Amino acid sequence: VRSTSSGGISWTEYHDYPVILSFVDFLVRDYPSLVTKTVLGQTYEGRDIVLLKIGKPPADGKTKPAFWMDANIHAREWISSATLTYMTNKLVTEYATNQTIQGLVNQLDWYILPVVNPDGFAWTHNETKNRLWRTTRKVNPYSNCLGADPNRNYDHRWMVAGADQKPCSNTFAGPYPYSETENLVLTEAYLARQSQIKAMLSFHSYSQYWLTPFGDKTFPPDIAELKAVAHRAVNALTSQFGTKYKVGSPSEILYDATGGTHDWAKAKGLTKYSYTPELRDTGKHGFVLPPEQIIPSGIETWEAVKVIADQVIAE
Ligand code: ING
Ligand code: ZN
Repeated sequence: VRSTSSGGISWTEYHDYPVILSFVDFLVRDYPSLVTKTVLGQTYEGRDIVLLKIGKPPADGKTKPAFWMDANIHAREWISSATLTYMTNKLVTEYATNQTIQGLVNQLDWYILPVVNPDGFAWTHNETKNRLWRTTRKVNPYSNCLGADPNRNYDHRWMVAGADQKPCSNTFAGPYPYSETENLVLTEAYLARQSQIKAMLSFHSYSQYWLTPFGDKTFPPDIAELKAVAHRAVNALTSQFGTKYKVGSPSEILYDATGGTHDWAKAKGLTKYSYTPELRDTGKHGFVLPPEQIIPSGIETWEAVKVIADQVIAE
């Protein structure tokens, strides 16, 4: 079982976008009956935005429920895609040998979008540039500042809270909803599969929060259920290494902010279990989390994901 290295990638260091794409191609090539890749579209700078599907066709021919996970909508939050590729590798490479994984892949389809914002991500990997870049890289007319915050760019309560209209702001919501092609292609891919998707996690860092909807002091009607499952998920996470997570809405434990992925997915009635996990740490290293923490983050986060997957399967 390859847990530290697979297809030219490893989880003892961070990798740039071309390496993540070659890892994806390795999975598709070596596990063709398990993994399929769809290029959803191209970023502003022309990079492929890639969605993986991991699943086996159901024996009875019925549509399976699905679990969506995405990462790195914010460029500098490297632990998000590192954790997600770790879990992706586990689902694929341990399928043949691990009964739990086999059950999860037989009963669910897994949709995985490892890097939502490849242009911004590439910018943070260019040593001479900006490791702490957050947004996309699109040119804004009448401004020297590039990009918009893709986690403020969805059309649910766009620009209502925690978002800015100034292009130089880190929380610039864009000139209008879906001004960013990254948001547009994610939404199209999600909507095409939405009847299947029962859980979605949009991974960010950092703070160790398991964020529930919504970002504007309002709550969905089933918030008690969402919080109960989130508490079970973080308890499983904590049981590995003692890493503590807080559960609550952005307004309750962080700040108000609208236009983000998990709010959109929940508010449009698309997906019941919609969360934004804010991964390690709580600020000691912040966005520049040492690579020694990738594998522990992958191991513990997987425990939380399993709790939510089991819940979806049970419903
Ligand atoms: N935090 C999230 C952000 O976009 C968030 C928090 C998520 C707020 C979802 C509202 C909705 O600001 C980071 N670290 O990006
Ligand atoms: Zn973020």
